[in-house]
Amino acid sequence: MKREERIKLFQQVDVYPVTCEGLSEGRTNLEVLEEVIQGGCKIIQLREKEYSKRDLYNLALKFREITSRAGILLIINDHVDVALAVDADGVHLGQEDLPVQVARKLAPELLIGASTHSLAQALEAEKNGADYINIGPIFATKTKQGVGNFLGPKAISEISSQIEVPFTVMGGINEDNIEEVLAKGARRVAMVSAITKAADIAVKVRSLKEKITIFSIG
Ligand code: TZP
Ligand code: MG
Repeated sequence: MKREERIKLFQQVDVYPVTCEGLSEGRTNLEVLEEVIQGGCKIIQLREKEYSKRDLYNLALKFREITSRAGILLIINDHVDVALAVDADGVHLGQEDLPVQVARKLAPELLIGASTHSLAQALEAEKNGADYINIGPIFATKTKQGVGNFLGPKAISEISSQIEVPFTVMGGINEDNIEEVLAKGARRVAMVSAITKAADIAVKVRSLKEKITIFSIG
């Protein structure tokens, strides 16, 4: 798929699940993937920090097969090479990964997402060619090691008003506080534990999607 088409599909994203097998209550990442597809997600990010590159590649291949069949976007966290190797739709880069403009040279057709934690980082990522940025962490979260400071929902409107590219929000968001981020203009909400820890993941995704839809209609 060409980047243009991927950008178009990204417009349809609402709930944006990010994997973490360790937080999936004994379920595998593949089981979580099947559930989020059942729930109607248009995207998934494969994020496993501790996997060897070979293990990540092998799992990413399976993710690609299933996501292609389901017609949803596959984003790989951190690794441009793995994203290219499995023909994923995109790569998500943090502040300690390859710079966006370098990834763009390597992967002209991939969607490139960038994690940002301030207005300055958001502007920089956009200038360097990110297709979307993530703003976070919005709330305190135990999922990501070493993030002490969280931005608070107010940062969503402050940062998103200064950028043109689509944005996602992340960090400590769940069904109880999602309205707070929606109220600040977020429409694409990335979550790990609110989804991976849910008793019934497909049901949880549907109910999160409904909250976003209801809020968008007003
Ligand atoms: N980046 C910013 S917060 C975060 C990442 C990867 C973790 C979000 O996980 P959760 O469980 O949705 O709080
Ligand atoms: Mg990273």
